[in-house]
Amino acid sequence: MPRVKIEAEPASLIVDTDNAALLIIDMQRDFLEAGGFGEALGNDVTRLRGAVAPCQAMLGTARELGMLVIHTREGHRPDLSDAPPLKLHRGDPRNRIGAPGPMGRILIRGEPGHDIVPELYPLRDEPVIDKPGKGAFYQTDLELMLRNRGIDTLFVCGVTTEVCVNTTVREANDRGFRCIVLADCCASYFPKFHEAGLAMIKAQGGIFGSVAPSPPLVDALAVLSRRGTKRVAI
Ligand code: C5J
Repeated sequence: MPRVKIEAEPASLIVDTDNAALLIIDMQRDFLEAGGFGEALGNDVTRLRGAVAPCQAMLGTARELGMLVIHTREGHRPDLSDAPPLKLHRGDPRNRIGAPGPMGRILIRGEPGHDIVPELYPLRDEPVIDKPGKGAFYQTDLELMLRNRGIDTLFVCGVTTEVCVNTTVREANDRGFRCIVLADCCASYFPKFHEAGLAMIKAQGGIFGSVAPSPPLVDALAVLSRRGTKRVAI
């Protein structure tokens, strides 16, 4: 059984990597690049770029090991029928969801801005979950996919720490999935919210999950991979 020990907070953990998946949340051009949803809301999108290289390293080693990798994207149907009016009417009308922007209509499925950044682009066999909400379990088939593959542990990366990462981790925790949030693979437009988002997850004995840095995990997974303990696809 391929296992790794992770020095996480609030406590170290042993993970059987055959039962683990990498979940990369919303690393979309709309959040990370100029002209998208993140910028439309008045944010400095460059604050998110620091998470790209650590995510790339984690993604590379997960792929080497044959670990299940799932990507998510937040966004809506072109006719906006899946977007709650409350969400649609938020912010400056010129920059709302569905408004035209330099990367196409903001946060709309199929538009260039809605897609994942090139550095982390999914492979053909990696599921991509299109979600209308902040949480990746809300109105999606993510839970079904995880249960069908016997996954009980999620390594969580993505943006933003306090919004879609936190919401998803809370949803996962309520469904009985263990989450290990990789701190340097997540980011926020607000550094304080990033720190608070991680602190809330690991507080009170890990009330929503655990938090760990990615480099030691990447190294440990690379060792497993060199030993040839690749996951057998099901
Ligand atoms: C936000 C997200 N921040 N992916 N979405 O609206 O966190």
